[in-house]
Amino acid sequence: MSDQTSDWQPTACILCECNCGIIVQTEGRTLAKIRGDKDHPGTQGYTCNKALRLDHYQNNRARLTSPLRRRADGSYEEIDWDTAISEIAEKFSQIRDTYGGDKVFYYGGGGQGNHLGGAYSGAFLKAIGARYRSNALAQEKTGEGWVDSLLYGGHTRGEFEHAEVSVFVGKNPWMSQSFPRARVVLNEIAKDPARSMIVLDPVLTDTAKMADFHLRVTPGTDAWCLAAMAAVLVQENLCDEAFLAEHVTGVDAVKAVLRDVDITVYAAHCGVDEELLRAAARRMASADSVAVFEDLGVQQAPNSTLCSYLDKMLWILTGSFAKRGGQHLHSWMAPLFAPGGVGRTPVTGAPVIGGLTPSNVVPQEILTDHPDRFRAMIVESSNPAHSIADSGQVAAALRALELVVVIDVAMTETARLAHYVLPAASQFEKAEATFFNLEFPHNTFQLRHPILEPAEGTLPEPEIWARLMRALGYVDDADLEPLRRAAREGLDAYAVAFLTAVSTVPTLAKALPYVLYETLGPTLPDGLRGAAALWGLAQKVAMTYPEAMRRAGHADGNALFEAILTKRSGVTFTVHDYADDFALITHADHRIAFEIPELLDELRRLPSAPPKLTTDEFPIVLAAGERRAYTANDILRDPSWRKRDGDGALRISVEDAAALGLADGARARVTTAAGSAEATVEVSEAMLPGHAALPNGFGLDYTGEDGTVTVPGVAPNALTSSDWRDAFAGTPWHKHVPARIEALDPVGALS
Ligand SMILES: Nc1nc2c(c(=O)[nH]1)N[C@H]1C(S)=C(S)[C@@H](COP(=O)(O)OP(=O)(O)OC[C@H]3O[C@@H](n4cnc5c(=O)[nH]c(N)nc54)[C@H](O)[C@@H]3O)O[C@H]1N2
Ligand SMILES: Nc1nc2c(c(=O)[nH]1)N[C@H]1C(S)=C(S)[C@@H](COP(=O)(O)OP(=O)(O)OC[C@H]3O[C@@H](n4cnc5c(=O)[nH]c(N)nc54)[C@H](O)[C@@H]3O)O[C@H]1N2
Ligand code: SF4
Ligand SMILES: [Mo]
Repeated sequence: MSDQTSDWQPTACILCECNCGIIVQTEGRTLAKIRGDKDHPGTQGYTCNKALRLDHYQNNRARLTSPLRRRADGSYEEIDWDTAISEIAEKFSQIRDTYGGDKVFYYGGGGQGNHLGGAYSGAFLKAIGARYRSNALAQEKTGEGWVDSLLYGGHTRGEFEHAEVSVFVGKNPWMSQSFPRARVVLNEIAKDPARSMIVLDPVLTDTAKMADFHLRVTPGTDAWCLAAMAAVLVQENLCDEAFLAEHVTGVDAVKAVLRDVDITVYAAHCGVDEELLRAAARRMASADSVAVFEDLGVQQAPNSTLCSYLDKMLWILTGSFAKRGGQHLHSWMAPLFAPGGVGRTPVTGAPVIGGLTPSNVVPQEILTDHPDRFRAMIVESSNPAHSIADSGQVAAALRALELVVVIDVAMTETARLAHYVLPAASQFEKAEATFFNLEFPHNTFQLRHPILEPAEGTLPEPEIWARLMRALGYVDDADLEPLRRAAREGLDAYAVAFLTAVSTVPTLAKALPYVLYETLGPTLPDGLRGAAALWGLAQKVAMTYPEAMRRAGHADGNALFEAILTKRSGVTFTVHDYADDFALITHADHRIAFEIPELLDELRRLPSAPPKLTTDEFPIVLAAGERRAYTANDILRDPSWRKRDGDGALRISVEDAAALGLADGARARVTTAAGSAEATVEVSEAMLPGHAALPNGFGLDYTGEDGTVTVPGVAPNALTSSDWRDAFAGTPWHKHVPARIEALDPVGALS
């Protein structure tokens, strides 16, 4: 490419799940100028501070430029793509033949901005016979996913833009975003006297500062706080009885348990003033609409699955469903969770929810002599050696495998443990998209076109998967010919040929994304071959939500697919009526099934739960992995992307600082049952005594121009343990790690 500045080109920010639409001017291979894209139907020009830093992702010294193979001495040699593909296909076939394909484990498949590659992995995994998989959702959202599946069979999202009362439970959207135009919406709520914000958070976060009701819970006690709030609704007769009678089953069983809750005792247990707690519950009951967002503050803390159930009680009891500003089931381009019941993992028998093995048990499924242990692993677009609890154990597990293949854009902690590393084209160098399409009533999807050529030596994931499939020889190429011909005639002819082919040739039915890539792919516009799988998803949208799709202006699946291809800033793919929420409940009676006996039992047991999980040895609750202005998971490895907090400070309370003899900038040692690390201290009024926080996304190594390796901050999972997890979903308690903090540098502490 030339050095010339390009025109503004639409794409998206890839640093969090919001995927704000942006427009970019490139200069050579640099993302030179970045702005919010006003034409993006969901985000409408909004971005946060991080989007402007995206060139640090596109251009940095950690990027991979050649397939790598590990030598016996642990170093890597560059190999060509043909060698890499044929050796990898051959070795996975050997694993399958020796132990069975179900011993091949797949981790990842997409990060915050890139799900298209993972969409193609399924064909190869099926061809090999792999059965088990996981990704980061299994260390945050599977507990909630299980509760959702029992209550109504789908994922819900609050309509914060219009909610009279917004409730954030262990969620700091000012920093972590997660819904469209978060800061704009938060500012609107804060300004409007008719609307209210309720925040449950032990930390005085930027979001909590804007709240009308900040319920500053003692860390790890949300279950008591939420149960007491739900109990207020029941005991003060504030429920929407008409809604409950018409749309909810099992109400009496839930109410019976909530009637027994001693609100005074529960309020005291969670450290929240009883009158404030009651006032917050009453405010919800008086509102036309309530929207609730729970996130890591409860999902990665004790009683997490119970908390998911309890916070959903708040909007169910107040009938805030299927109305403007309430909570909604929504359409999907592709669901993030596989449907079906709870399975079990082969070695530890851990719950497999939504098709995902809990991240925390992955090492235990490997480090054993159990005959059903995993023997090989493919990691795509994820960094489990850094992001899963107990990094040391994860590394040991990866070393114990016979074959590890990592597909990434960068040389990561995980890649360094792989037998083969495959370099992917970056998210600005290929067709890309995410399935974080979670909005209602208007749901949007953006197919991002490449704005740069793939870096030399790299390939987009759809092509990598296709090459692996060709090497396996699983699909007979002759079976693809009729589809190739039909594709050249147009989408209508293709649809007919596709249905015939997949219903008559079983191998094609098992390899759908590959089939689409090989047959429809070549007819798509330049650079968009990777979008072929979206044709199948567009047909599925047309079948699942026909009216909502037509309301969005698409006559049929083919029309939707055409719109996806051509509207570079994104398309609205469904427009729902509020009443559609009821139809989206998957239970036969289309009512919410409120009673979850296991969790009601758990709720009854709360009074006998241990008062705290800290000990004399580890007296402080450490939140290992807080989202801050300059964190973005492991997506940006070059530390110079940060304008401040370059060390990823350990935040501690004023009281603890005084007791420990620590001042701002001092160095301290943090020790937990799993490990120990040094950190720079920030004394913060925002923290409660006994509570400390380290940011996520730190502790990544980076080799500078002069060859020196820096590792800023603390890798949070050097301090976490895999057994420290939820009893139902196996999700980790990263926000609640008992720790000890000691001054390292008493002199610095006094200065
Ligand atoms: N800037 C930035 N934004 C991001 C990301 C990022 O890396 N950086 N990552 C994205 C990802 S992957 C995710 S999953 C989301 C996560 O988004 P959030 O869940 O909002 O992020 P966290 O800061 O991890 O945790 C949220 C809050 O939980 C609070 N908390 C800690 N312990 C407790 C507790 O016991 N009870 C309660 N009620 N709260 C508690 C913390 O004080 C914190 O304010 O953010 C996304 N957005
Ligand atoms: N202690 C602790 N641990 C945590 C958390 C916490 O709060 N505390 N948070 C958890 C949560 S919520 C999450 S979401 C996870 C995130 O953890 P992971 O699932 O491991 O994801 P990321 O850290 O986002 O890493 C994404 C990887 O994708 C690579 N990548 C970027 N673009 C591409 C591409 O186009 N193709 C390919 N193939 N690769 C690409 C990046 O280089 C990076 O290595 O961490 C979890 N771990
Ligand atoms: S980090 Fe998230 S909220 Fe910020 S610009 Fe990127 S996608 Fe949008
Ligand atoms: Mo996440």
